[in-house]
Amino acid sequence: MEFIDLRSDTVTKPTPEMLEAMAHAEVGDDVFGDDPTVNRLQELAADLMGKEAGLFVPSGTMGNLAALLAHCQRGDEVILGNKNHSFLFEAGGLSALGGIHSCQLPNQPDGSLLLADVEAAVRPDDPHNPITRLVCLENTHNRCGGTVQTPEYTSQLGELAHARGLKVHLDGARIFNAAAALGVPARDLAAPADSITFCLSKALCAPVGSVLCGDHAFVKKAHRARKMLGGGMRQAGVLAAAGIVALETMVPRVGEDHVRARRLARGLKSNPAVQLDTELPATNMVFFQLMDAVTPSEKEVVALLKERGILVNPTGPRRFRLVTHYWINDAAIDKTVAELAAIL
Ligand code: TLP
Repeated sequence: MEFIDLRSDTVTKPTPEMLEAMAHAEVGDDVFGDDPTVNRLQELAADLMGKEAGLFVPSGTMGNLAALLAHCQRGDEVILGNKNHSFLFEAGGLSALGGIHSCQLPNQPDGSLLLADVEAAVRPDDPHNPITRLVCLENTHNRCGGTVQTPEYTSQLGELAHARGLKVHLDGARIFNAAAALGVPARDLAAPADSITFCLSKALCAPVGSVLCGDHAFVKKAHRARKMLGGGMRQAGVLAAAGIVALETMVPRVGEDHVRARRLARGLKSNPAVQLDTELPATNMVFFQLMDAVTPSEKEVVALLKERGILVNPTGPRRFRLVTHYWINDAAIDKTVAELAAIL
């Protein structure tokens, strides 16, 4: 059975054009900096983000962790949201592997951090305190609903952080979704940040990889961190080749996924069994809750939909996130709406 897979945009498979590029990629040993295809991807990525340099990493998780290791010493503190991906879903790598202390501030419903909260969280220089070193942002914000942070907000946060001597790292796993939703170039969203990780393997459909971008000195440190984490990938040009095609062909189309997410939300709105978080999803994620009167549990809903050829993931008790992407068309959306109406 050909499944309609709405579990995440991480499930996207490479396009035929990517596979073709992978088959013919020119490669070398990337730990020596010798892989021409990786080098091309890194230059392209850095240019798109408006940064001096880029570093190809195997995953968004490694990109974020390498950034944290490059910015912070053991015992330093990072300020981030309590729904930030690095805090919730990266296996605690920042503390387990980096020895980095975290100060978690409440994410606002739109995914932002209140500037006043950030200001108040910066520690005075006192031997009792860890040294506050970094603020982490996320755009789009996954757990807050795929919400977007504007260039204005990001600039204000950047100014505040820099005025207090802090660096800013942006988890831009889905930065091109944010850029498409706001109608601005991704580099405008990245400009206030000292470093940004973005993913090739989510909305952009490449099979593997993310790029971490920043200035030359930062990327040099991140390169060592990547090696330490086991992310030096040798003839990685076969993967980078797909990433280049992803940047060239997928970036201009991600807005189509947002149109489909809205189509899905419109369809679900008329289903009395579900309560949408928002009727107008900001990007490619639709979050909803099963109403109290609904009898199947979230696990049963997963099983019932799977029997009907649809894959979904619960994100909490009676709670779901459905994610649209390149391999989801209008018919798949309409079938999902109809099957949910049938089983609930
Ligand atoms: N997110 C995955 C899961 O881990 C939840 C998903 O299905 O959305 N930053 C953000 C904002 C992410 O959403 C993710 C993946 C990552 C980083 C990590 O990327 P990978 O999976 O490449 O390590």
